[in-house]
Amino acid sequence: MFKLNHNEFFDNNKVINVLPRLPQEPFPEHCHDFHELVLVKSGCGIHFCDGRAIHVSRGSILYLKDEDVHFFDQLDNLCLTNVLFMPDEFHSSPDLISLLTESCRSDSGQIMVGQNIQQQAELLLIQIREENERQDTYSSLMVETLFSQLAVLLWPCIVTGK
Ligand code: RM4
Ligand code: NI
Repeated sequence: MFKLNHNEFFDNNKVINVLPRLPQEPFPEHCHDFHELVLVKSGCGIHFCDGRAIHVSRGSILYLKDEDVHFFDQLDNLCLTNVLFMPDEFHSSPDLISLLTESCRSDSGQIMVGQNIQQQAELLLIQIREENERQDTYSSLMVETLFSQLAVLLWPCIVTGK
């Protein structure tokens, strides 16, 4: 088992990296020194996290924290959007991570969202990717704000269609 280091996965001064996995290729068991939000677009597979296996498919969302040890198995054209991020580098309040944790870390190891939420989330992720590539004065503020919007979108109390 190995630990992925942020130096290999984040460009200079970036705190978020949105990585499409179309599809996710087999990747060995690992943990990270960053966090990872995984949105399943299509296909299916088995996600192992800390020794526990769950079936994932379209609409599954998983939130992995740095020390979580995980990998995907039995990949069946599993297409994902991976959002890698370093919460300690965010300027926003630590409440954002509490919000995301309460929204996305359920006892079952995942949350399932409907198509409507999935589409809205993917739109936000496209915006985050675009903004992340810019080097404007306000780019990092925009990226963090868009990421906060994603966390708000996934908050169960306001979500319909889950
Ligand atoms: C891999 C896989 C892992 C992720 C790394 C960055 O393809 O999706 O879960 O941590 O990328
Ligand atoms: Ni990972």
